[in-house]
Amino acid sequence: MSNQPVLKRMNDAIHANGDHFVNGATSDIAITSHGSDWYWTVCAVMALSSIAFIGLSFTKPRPDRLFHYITAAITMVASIAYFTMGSDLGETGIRPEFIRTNPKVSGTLREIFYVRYIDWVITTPLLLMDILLTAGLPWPTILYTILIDEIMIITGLVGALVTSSYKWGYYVFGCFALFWVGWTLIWTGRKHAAAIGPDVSKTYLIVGTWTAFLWFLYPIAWGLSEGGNVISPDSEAVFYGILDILAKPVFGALLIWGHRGIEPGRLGIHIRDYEEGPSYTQGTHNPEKAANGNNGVTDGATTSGANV
Ligand code: RET
Repeated sequence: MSNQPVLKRMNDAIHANGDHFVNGATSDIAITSHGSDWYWTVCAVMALSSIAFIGLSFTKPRPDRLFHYITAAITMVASIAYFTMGSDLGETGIRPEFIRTNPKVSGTLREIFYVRYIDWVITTPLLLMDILLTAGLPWPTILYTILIDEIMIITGLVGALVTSSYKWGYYVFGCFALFWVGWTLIWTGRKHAAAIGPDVSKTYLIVGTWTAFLWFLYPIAWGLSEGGNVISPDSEAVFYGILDILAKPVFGALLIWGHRGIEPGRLGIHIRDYEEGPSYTQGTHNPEKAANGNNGVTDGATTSGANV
């Protein structure tokens, strides 16, 4: 009898792309084949979610598919990022500020996946668009919030690549930015959503609260991984992977479900479909609100019953 395993190991990524630390590094703090397997699993979850979101878009008329497209774009970008991390690519070796004795995190260089930040720099603005468009916020507020969000992600990337204690300076900038974004989500967005109607308000509360809660866990993962070198790259993979599944596919399902009865025109999103004739998005267009010129969204807490 041969000692060959029944199922031959299929994941060859660490062998094909690992062992990449050069310049005399003696030991690496890097993912093992378990970490790689997990990254592949998340890649599959993201790819399947993209197919599901695109599939669901066909159940809506073309002008009403905006939220499906944004959400599918988020999981598509993530699936490519996870393909990269599953392949043990999109990373570089960085000397940790804290040299640890625990064998799981002891070594000369720690593997930092910069591709994670390339993913986030594209997908977090899209997530914010999903949420802040639901609240009917004016576009200057949405753009400004996205700018602050970009500051958060880029300071996180720079901090992860810095070897000295100065990395924590970038971390603090990133945390300030997160508080700013969190405030817009929890306060400004909530007020605007409430002014549109109870169904929009409910959907917003679910996706907004979910997002605000999850986003505050990311700096904890960073502090333990790229920042403090406390947990191994495999554990980092699990921590960020679970957060990303909750923040993207699960978030997307809640959002799409919440939007099932909400006509985009009520959020101030007017899309003409010339194939269908020169009318605004189908559904109930409220002439009274249109005459207001603001679609009924005000800064005050005026809840309009007419649109519900
Ligand atoms: C960093 C480090 C710097 C300080 C802060 C961070 C926050 C990151 C966040 C990332 C969210 C990512 C999402 C990805 C989608 O799947 C960059 C870790 C505050 C909030 C939602």
